[in-house]
Amino acid sequence: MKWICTAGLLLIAPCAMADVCQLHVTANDQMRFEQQTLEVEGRCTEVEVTLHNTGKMPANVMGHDWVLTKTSDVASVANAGMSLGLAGNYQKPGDKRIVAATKVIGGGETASVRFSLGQLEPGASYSYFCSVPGHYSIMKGRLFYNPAASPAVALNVAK
Ligand code: CU1
Repeated sequence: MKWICTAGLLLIAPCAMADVCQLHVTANDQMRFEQQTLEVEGRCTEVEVTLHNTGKMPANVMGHDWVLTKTSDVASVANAGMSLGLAGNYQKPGDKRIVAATKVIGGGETASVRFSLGQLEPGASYSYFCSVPGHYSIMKGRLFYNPAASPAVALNVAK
C-alpha cells in the first residue's frame, strides 16, 4: 500500500486523486478467513476488497464470498440469502443491507468488489462474512474505519 502510494507520488496525480484503498482477504478450505479484522486507512474514499480463495475445493463444495453489512445485520442477511443457492451467491438480490459483496468463488479463484466509504453510516459497526450456508458463524470479521478521518464519510455527514 505504502509502496503504491510512493510510486504514485512520482506521477503526482494517482496518489492525490485515487484514494481507492486495497484490502486483501484470504479464505481457505478450513472454512476460515485468515483476517479476523480489516482496517481502512483514514485517507481512503473508496475501498477495493479482493478475496482470494486459497483452497483447492470447488465453489459448490467449499466456496466463499465476502459480504459487508452492519454487524447487527450479519445473521439476518445471511439467512435471507441462504435459499438462493450458489447461482445466486446466497445473496438476496437488492438487499439494501448489503454494502458490498463479491460472488462466491472456489479454490484458486479471486474476486473483488469496490465500494465508497460514503455508504457507511458514521458510528455504526460493520462486519464482513461469508454468506455460504453454515459459514458465517465462523467466517466473519470486523471492518474498522475512522469516519472522522475519511473524506468520503465527512462529505456524507455534511449533506
Ligand atoms: Cu465460506
